[in-house]
Amino acid sequence: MDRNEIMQVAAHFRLAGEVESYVELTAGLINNSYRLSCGAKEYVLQQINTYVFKQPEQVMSNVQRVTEHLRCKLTEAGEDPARRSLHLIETTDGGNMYRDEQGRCWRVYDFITDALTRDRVETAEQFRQVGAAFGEFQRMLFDFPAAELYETIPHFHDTRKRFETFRQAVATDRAGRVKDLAPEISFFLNREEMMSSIVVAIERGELPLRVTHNDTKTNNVMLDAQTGMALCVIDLDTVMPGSALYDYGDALRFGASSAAEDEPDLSKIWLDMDYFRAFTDGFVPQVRQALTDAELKLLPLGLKVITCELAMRFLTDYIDGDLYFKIRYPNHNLVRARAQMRLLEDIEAWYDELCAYTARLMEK
Ligand code: GN1
Ligand code: MG
Repeated sequence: MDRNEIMQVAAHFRLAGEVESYVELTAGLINNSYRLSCGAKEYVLQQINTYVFKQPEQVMSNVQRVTEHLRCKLTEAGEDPARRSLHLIETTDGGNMYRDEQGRCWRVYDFITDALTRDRVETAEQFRQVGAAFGEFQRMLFDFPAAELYETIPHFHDTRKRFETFRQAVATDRAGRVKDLAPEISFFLNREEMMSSIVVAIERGELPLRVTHNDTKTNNVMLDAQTGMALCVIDLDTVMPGSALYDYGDALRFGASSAAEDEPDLSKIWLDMDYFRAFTDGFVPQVRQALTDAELKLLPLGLKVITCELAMRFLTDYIDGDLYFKIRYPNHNLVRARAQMRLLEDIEAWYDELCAYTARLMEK
């Protein structure tokens, strides 16, 4: 994107003035994001990835509904929603998204000021804040009419279906990479039953569907730059009906790992138990009234399943020739897959302790 294009796109939104400068924000793996400055006012301009989100209008409908609901809840609770929830800026014709001549889809949010996001938290206390933010997010959406949300990526955490996709990718071997991946492939074949256990429990009615975030990475929570307190949950593209277990699990997968999601040195990767406890202590009190005992008991299963699911998604994309996730170097998706596989092995080793910890919370 060059400056002219950014200016042209920005002109289609009701901004406070001329765009004076912009910088690209590079943290996400899916959308392209830019921070715009219009005098004292700042915005985030995002190009929605329409390879990933086939129906961007549906994404935007969800985002609009959910942000309005959150803003109402915050206002009712006597809080100023300005820095506590995302806020969409209208297009000049009153819509929530602008589609340009090339079919690219754009939206604008208010930029949340004096806030920061962290790819990695610095302290257990910070991670407790992240846990409280995702727990609060789920609690505020507890009474949202889930049936009114579109499924923006159908079968997003249908791990059984993802397994089929994986099997297909291996059989097709689109990029000719399968021959070197025998250990990785059998790693997943050995875990097929575990991976489908949440889907099965939902089907049997043992776990309820809730409105969930579905991408609970640490960097999707904004923290107040001064106080370090959690402010706002961002990246609402995948808010859909889902299981609470996945939100809890995905947050720990990302934030309680000792290393980055794509750490190439496997000896640096393990599950940090202090971070596990801190996040759980922040998350559970927020949702304690809403969750069933079955959900609470199975929270650690969410961590196991989601880590395995993402490891398999990274490997699938590597096998397919890197069609989905943005990569920064040729075997980036394989490095990511191996890092998540290593993390999963450590989660499996700690599993009984994780379950004992959440079981103790049920007694409180
Ligand atoms: C993607 O765009 P980003 O980085 O927030 C992905 C998540 C993965 C994550 C792994 C829509 O999220 O499911 O967990 O990468 N989002 C989508 O970093 O596929
Ligand atoms: Mg995301």
